[in-house]
Amino acid sequence: MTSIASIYAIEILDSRGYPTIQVCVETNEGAREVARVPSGASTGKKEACEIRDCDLKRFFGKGVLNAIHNIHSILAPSLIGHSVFDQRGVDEIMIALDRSKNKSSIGANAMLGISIAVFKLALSKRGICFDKCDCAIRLPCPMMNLINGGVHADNGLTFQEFMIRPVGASSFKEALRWGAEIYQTLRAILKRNHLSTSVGDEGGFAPRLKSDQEALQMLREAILEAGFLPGKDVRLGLDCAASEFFQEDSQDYLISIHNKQMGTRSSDEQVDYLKNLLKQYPELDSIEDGLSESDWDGWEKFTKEVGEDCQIIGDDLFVTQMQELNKGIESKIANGILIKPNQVGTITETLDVIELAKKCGYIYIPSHRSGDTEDSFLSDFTVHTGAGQIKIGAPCRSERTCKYNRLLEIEHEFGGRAYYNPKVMKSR
Ligand code: 2PG
Ligand code: MG
Repeated sequence: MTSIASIYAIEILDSRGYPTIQVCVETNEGAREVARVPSGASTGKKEACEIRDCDLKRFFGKGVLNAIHNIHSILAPSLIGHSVFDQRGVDEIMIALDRSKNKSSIGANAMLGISIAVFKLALSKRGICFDKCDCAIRLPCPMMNLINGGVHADNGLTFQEFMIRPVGASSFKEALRWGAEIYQTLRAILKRNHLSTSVGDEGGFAPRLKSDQEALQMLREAILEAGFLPGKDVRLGLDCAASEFFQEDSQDYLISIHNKQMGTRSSDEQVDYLKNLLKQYPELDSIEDGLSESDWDGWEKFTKEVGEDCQIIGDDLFVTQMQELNKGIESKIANGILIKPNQVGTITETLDVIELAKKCGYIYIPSHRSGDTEDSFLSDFTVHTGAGQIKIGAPCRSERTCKYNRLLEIEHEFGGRAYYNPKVMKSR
């Protein structure tokens, strides 16, 4: 039996320069895998808890030494000797040791590092498709975040992510080339217009634009100038991250540009605003967190009105949690879910949520975090789950490109058994 022989963690830096955890798990046969844990900026209220030291003398309180201590003193002693092929068993031991509802006693960041490293060990031993070694594999359509706003940049755009999706490409390799060409074309357009080409947290540009529409307009221009057809070749996507600008007390959405308050929108007005964007930009057919996680009525209305025409993805809304997704399915809210392993804390729970999404016909999209690392695990994981899409930022900065490059490698390794076949909303 291939079993866990040692677990060792250290404090490293993530792409924002804040501490995070690196875990190394070694087997009795001498195999070892390293996992690095990502961290979000626009987090949902119900996400599993990432433990920070709160010692203001180190990293402004963001150190992770306590979580690392939990790995060495609590988790490792209970996991050594356990089979690396028993992912569920490993994760259940950690969940039982934690005992809290939201992983706040041991820390989701401590648990996820081990969970990912164990998953990687099983993958490297059995291959991406696990037991079916001659299976066909699906390469996901990348959702590439070319303009950053919200809490991922200082440019004052209300919405957080303005993405392109090369749905018309014939392979992942081609999709990535198209995306990279559009990215460089956008850089040239920004330069020409004397706008900044510096980038935000996810590698997308962060120019000071006048409005969210202007960002969509720029993407349309870049797609055309790079020689592609908006809608047919390349579609657009938004992550509004609306919980970030929703005012709990007044139940309004606060609209600001360049960090200046421009007014508010009621829930109905926010729904109308998004519907208008969909009309104005027929190539836009994916909206994530268009409404706040606290505005379930808004979600319900939006889904009812545009759910046939548009991917409506819940991120902060569902936080990769079974209970939240179940509630959403019952209330017919959204038609897709963003999948972030660190929102729930273990691979087993992440896979369970994906199974539920599959069963109920919800789109599921594995995603990076805005604070990420050079770990390309998410690419292997995405292919393993057969997901049709992946969200990993701009084709720029190594913590993003390592994931794109890993997908290129997988596509190459699988040759004729790899296929790229993005499904799009039929009515558009
Ligand atoms: C999101 C993510 C990733 P963060 O909102 O979808 O793009 O951002 O990691 O900051 O939550
Ligand atoms: Mg999001």
